[in-house]
Amino acid sequence: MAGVKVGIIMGSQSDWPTMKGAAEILDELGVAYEARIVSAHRTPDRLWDYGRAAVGRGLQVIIAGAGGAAHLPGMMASKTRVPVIGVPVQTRALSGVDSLYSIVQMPKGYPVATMAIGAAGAANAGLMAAGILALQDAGLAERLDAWRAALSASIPEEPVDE
Ligand code: RP5
Repeated sequence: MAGVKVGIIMGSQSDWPTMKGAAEILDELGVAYEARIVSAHRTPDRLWDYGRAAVGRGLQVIIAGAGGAAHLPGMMASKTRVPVIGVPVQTRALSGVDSLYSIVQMPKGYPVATMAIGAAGAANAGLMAAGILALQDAGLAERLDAWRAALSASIPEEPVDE
């Protein structure tokens, strides 16, 4: 996929319902992306190949989501200098706190920009990726500003009984 600047990767098909939230934001903002299953544990060679090729392929941001022993974002950050945004996927056993801790505590030198657990984190990863690309893309900057203004305008000033 020539020209794609955002890679959304995830450890499992089971992560897609969460990670789709990042894809939907990018769709709304008109940002092209690719989505791939790349597991740190089950497909380590795929992880390595993806990371090795990322710069050469023109990727500018990688959004990486994983749950449990969520090593994918950190391992990807160790393999490429393309900025990695990590999304801790919510898990049944430990509610995603396991994923969060696995992603957020990177050693000095290999950062992962870690989002919130679950759906909010995935959506914010899409927005963060768009914000990074918008630094060099005036059209996208305009669309992102409009998106943010629309969200702000949708918030009522007073609560109502539901
Ligand atoms: C992780 O294990 C994946 O990121 C996923 O969140 C979790 C469970 O994977 P499945 O057993 O559902 O494939 O590697």
